[in-house]
Amino acid sequence: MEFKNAYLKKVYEEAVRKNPGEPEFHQTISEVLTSLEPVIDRHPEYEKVDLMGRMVEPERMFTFRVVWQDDNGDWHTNRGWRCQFNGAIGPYKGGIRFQKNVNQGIIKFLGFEQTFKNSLTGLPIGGAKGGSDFDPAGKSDAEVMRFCQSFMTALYRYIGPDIDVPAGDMGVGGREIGFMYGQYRRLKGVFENGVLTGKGLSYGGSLIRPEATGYGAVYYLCEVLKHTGDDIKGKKVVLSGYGNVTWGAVKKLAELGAVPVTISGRAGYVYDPAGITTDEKVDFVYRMRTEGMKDGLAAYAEKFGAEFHPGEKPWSVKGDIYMPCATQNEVAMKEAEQISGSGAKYYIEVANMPTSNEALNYMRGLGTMVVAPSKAVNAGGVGVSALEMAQNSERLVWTAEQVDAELHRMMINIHKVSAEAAEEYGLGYDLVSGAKIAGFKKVADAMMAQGCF
Ligand code: 2IT
Repeated sequence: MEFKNAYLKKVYEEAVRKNPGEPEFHQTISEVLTSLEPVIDRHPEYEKVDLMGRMVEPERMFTFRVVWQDDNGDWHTNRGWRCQFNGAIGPYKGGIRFQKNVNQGIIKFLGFEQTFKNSLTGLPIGGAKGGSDFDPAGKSDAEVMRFCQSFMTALYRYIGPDIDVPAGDMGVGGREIGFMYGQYRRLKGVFENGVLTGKGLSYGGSLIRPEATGYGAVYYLCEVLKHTGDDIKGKKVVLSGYGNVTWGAVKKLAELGAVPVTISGRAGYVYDPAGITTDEKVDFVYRMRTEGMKDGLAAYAEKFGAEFHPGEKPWSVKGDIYMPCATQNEVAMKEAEQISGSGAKYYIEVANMPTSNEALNYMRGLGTMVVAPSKAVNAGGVGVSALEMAQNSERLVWTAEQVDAELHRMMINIHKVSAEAAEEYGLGYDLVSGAKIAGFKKVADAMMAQGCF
């Protein structure tokens, strides 16, 4: 990555030196800092106090041991992390990821991204992320419960409704949040349900939270289409993943008359040319994850007469809109060439950092596609988490219509402030840079106002 600004180059090089062996963290810092170059050029006061050096260093990060017993009585030791990246604009907020490949650098990259994303929601939430290298695959409910209890026993002293509010991410859904909340309540002896979001409805969860990330992404997409004067009806959409985010996006796309045609997982991808558009199909996608269905993709293909392509990613399928919803770096150069080669006009990132920097720059440079960044597109998830916190502190429950209307308004605004920020710096309709500039501004203002620490 080329830096024109010498100060930012120095900040980047220092960060690489201080965080060895963390390529995902280096990748996101490099991507964010290059987008912020015009802002740093225009605001010498930031360099004067080394604001950026501070911005790329987490406020604090905890590492802890998580010991649990499996159903055979064998003992296991995993590692847990919580990274409280930036608390300048609100209590730390961000998900917890349980996945075999999780490491310190991945948690840091996610915490860094979360800081900008949470700022973009317009709500008072700081950035954080946590997780463990625990592999949930094939574990029984009882094993997951024991793991979650042990994880929370280590974590509870660092979090709280006004301190740090974790939520779900990959491998952490309603079941895990329930077990973790139960353990928190037992340890603290208080009903502080604002300590976690993504809860079940019976103990303080918010309606529309499960749908929020996917719905929000599609609301954002609609704003992009409005900008280009295009219509969502009949658009063929290629998506990856089959979890909660993909499900929400597919459900809203189908409702608005688009035609989602793919879902994917580690096993391969499903191509359903007829579209994942009926309630029965959308519900099946939901159950694939929530019921931990074994061979769910193959089962979908068989049940609905769709194609299953084992071991492959969906990006060779031709579509009008591409929405990577699975995980980081799922689209590198080869996939970017497939996507742009299809003639599609829209590349809408949904998963956190789904695109390698090289692939992202390639697609942005072509000028044939609108490229939208995940930090803006998936912000509706954490945005509705903040609405869940508001409901918990007010001790009341909003209707689905209220939450959905707020989510919709939030996504319209995120698109608007991103487009405006890019315009302000003479970048045209550059949603990637605009999102970072808009998200950065509020955090930077708050940090400057609060003095140095
Ligand atoms: O990546 C994300 O924004 C999340 N996993 C959701 C975080 C949250 O606090 O709802």
